[in-house]
Amino acid sequence: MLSRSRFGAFGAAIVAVLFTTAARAHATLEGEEAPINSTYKAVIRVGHGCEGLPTLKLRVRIPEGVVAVKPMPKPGWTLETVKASYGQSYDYFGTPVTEGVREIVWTGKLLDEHYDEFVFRARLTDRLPVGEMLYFPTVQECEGGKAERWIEIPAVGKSADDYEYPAPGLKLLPAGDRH
Ligand SMILES: [Cu+2]
Repeated sequence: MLSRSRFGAFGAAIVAVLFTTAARAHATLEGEEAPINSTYKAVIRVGHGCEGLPTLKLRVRIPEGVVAVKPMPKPGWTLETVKASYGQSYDYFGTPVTEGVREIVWTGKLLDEHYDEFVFRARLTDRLPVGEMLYFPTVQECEGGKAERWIEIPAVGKSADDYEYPAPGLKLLPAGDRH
């Protein structure tokens, strides 16, 4: 039989774990690594609003070397994309591409007590540097003009854990590495 005191200790341990996770929730990518020269399904997880206020907009910046971006529409949310030139031409299955989606904007409403995911698919070109991190700076705009800006890109030797507002990122693996 589980004694009351043991159950109490167990409950405290769960609360501690949940607090740690919440503090590190931020805006993060579900898939934390992917091979270059592959199609990547990005799932940006939004764990909380801005100091308790609801999120009204999520803006995601597409880094150089990521092409053929296709955001997934969300019921109840308006979807917009900002297109611009790439820094160079990329090969997309034999076709050179020089411009495309550089920013995705979802507009809607997500309460602080709720969780949601924002999805897009993109080609990670073979020009991306294997072994390095690839970041998608993301801005969460909330009610009352508040914002959470997940745009910090860790310096060499540092990780997202070293920053208060790290950009969502993934590690680039060698081409063909399903891992
Ligand atoms: Cu957080």
